Amino acid sequence: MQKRSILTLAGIAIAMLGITTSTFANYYNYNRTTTYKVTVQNVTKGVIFTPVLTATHRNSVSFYDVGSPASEQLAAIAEGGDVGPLKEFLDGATSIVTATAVGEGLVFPGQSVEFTIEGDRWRDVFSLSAMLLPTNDTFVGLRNVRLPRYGKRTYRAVAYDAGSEENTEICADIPGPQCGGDGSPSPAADGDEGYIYPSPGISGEAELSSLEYNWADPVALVTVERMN
Ligand SMILES: [Ca+2]
Ligand SMILES: [Ca+2]
Repeated sequence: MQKRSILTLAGIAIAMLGITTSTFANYYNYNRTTTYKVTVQNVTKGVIFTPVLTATHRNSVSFYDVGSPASEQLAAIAEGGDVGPLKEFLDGATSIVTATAVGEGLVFPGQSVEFTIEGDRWRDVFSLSAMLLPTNDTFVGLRNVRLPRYGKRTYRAVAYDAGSEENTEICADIPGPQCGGDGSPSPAADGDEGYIYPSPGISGEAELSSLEYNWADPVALVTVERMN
């Protein structure tokens, strides 16, 4: 009953503005899928990002929840930079995910990567994830942020520990150009923290230089710009 009266009021307001109902319908149906330009800048001193996975999706799902265990798919990104499993999962969830897009190549300190992604501006939020190199299981994350209705928005993204691998800081456990070690998913072990938490950074107690590789948040600036 209440819904109906709100609709009636809306109808009166439209009539008063001289807008026809077909214009009203067009306003909501016109160009539901919009293209966004995404720019991800690495603002660390010495860390490299693996290729960045992004998605536009409903707010009812998320890449990760701080304080909860990482999914296998997110752990594959955090431990090895492998976006394949999470991308495949998202691409299959067509009722809640509009699109995924991956930035090409590694993103070096100070550098940016740019790409486009489609999104439904009436229902979607935006998320992002990539591994930080050299770390055991640290990722940069943005979770369910708003797509800009107009123009662009810039977000500061911080680093999280996925909690799926102990922070040995030993190169044999860490893939990428600095270490060249193993990036395959680690079996569950006692040293795993077990849940996602804000990354403590590089301690420098093992093989990684804290001076060279440690960071302070934010680690990335992420700009999302509406193109049409
Ligand atoms: Ca860890
Ligand atoms: Ca590892």
